[in-house]
Amino acid sequence: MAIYAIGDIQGCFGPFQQLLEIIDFNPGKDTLWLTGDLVNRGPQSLEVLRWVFRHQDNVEMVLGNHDLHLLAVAEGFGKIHNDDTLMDILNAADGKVLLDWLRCQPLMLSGHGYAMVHALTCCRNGVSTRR
Ligand SMILES: [Mn+2]
Repeated sequence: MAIYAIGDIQGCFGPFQQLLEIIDFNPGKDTLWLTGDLVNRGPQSLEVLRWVFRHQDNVEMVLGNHDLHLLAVAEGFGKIHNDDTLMDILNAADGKVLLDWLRCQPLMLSGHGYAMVHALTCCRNGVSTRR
């Protein structure tokens, strides 16, 4: 019964699956927290998103800046960048279901004595706590 936190999978589905094998992740017993940035940069963002969606009862996540970028692009509020690897999600038949689910994910998780966010923004007066 372990708690694992994995960050910045960034579309690297193969290494993510290898890591789960190495830690012998047991979905029924272990807790898996994903610290955001599931997508972009890597080659298999769609597969990562589908896996997390399929395991949503046993996995919790917070949104990272790349996840938010994907949601913004999907809604027409952001522009796709040359080095983005998000088109497979945007073109997928199940893309809307995945994006609707992703949109409902939190920016912060707390539990088991921990709090988790993807990143904090520093400003002139220290860490920003503005929402
Ligand atoms: Mn990030």
